[in-house]
Amino acid sequence: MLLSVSVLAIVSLAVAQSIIGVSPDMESLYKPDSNGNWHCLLDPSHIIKFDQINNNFCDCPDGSDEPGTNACEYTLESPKMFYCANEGFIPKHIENYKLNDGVCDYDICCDGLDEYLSGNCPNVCSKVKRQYDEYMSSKRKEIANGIRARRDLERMAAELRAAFKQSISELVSSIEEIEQKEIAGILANSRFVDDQQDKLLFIVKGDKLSELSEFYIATNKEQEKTIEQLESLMLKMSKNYNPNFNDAAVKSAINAFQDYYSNKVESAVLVPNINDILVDRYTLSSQNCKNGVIGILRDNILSWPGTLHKYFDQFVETFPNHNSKESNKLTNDNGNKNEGGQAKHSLESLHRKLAANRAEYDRNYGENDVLLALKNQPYEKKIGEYTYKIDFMNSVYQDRTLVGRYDSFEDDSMEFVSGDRCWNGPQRSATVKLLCAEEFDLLSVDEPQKCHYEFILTSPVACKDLSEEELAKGFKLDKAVLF
Ligand code: MAN
Repeated sequence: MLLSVSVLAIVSLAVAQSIIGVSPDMESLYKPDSNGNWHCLLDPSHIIKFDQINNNFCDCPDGSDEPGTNACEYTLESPKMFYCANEGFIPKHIENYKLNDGVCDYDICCDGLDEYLSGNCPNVCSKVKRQYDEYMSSKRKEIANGIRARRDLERMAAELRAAFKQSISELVSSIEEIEQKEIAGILANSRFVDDQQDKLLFIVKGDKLSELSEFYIATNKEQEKTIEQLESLMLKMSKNYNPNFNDAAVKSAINAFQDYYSNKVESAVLVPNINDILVDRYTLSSQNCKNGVIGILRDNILSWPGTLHKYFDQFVETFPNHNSKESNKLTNDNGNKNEGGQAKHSLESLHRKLAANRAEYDRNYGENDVLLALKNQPYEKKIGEYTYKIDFMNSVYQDRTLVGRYDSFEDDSMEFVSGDRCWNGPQRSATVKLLCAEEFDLLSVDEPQKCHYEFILTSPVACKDLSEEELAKGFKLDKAVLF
């Protein structure tokens, strides 16, 4: 009762000025009509007397009649908020259930208006503003330094990226050079090539294979059509010819045709699709063949695809890396076998190196490759009984225990998975959350679930330009120094 009387007293004061709890942009909605009535905001069919506003009784279903009390229930679906002007600082809204509860909510209402009934909370806005300004200016400086440090990382990453690219192209050149030498060796030394030199029309790069195979498939189809026409002519002839004519030439041609025709199905099955041959040979043959050069004999291919198979076999045999006892002999008739072996070995290791480099090169190192600068630059710190080692984009260790291998990086958070298994538990894993700062510092390690770890690490990697609102989100009022 006492409460309603004092609320009414304040409300009548508010009517003269403005309605308590209502922000200036909503004030125009809180005016009586000519009959002294007022319409609830979300449901104007609900009409109340204007002096029922803020009478500490919830009349409107949407609660709009009680902007200055906690008479209407606060729910997540329908939050009731009270406006604090915080003159000289930033106006804010506070949840209505925090009104007049005896607690000065200075982090929201520095003007103390949330306790308007008791008046026990003096206005501290100038002090709050001082704290806030100090926080914002130090935060701005911190972010600017962090962004500068991040740019340094990005510059470093750009240099590493260029060096990476250069080393890949050097590897490619070395491989090409060795392969060219090998081809020259094959052409000069191989018996096969000596015998068939006039027939060697194409030396093609592996990646031209598909183009070439399409050409042969089309040619092959044309030939098949011609053969079909000839066969149908010969079939007719073998059925309709008159044996009484006793023409020896015709007889022998018909016999040869019948012989051919009755074996035809079998031989057709034996001739594989040209594309299959190429792909098969291409993948099964040596590393040298796979990545380098493949020779193809054209004239015989055109006459019968099966011949291609034969010559292809022979040709592949001439490659020094082919799995044949003969292969080294063929290509090294006048050479030193050991040298050939070494060349093969170094070529294979170059290929392996190239593949590994390319895989590393293609990884996602985040915006502007920033994480590339941290490659092979692990961060280490002892916290509690363990020393933690975070090797970005690689692994996390707790002493000698593998906590996880790098999996992903998104929203300033790195995931590490598939670490060492815990005793009677899962495989270890970790989330490394990055906070912006100029320096790397492991602030904390938690284990919120058994063997899943959460690291908080400051790092320039997480630094980016923030708006004033985003920056202000981190402000925590220190109430202890207000008085
Ligand atoms: C070790 C550490 C701990 C972990 C237990 C699980 O002691 O890796 O972090 O919780 O193993 O057995």
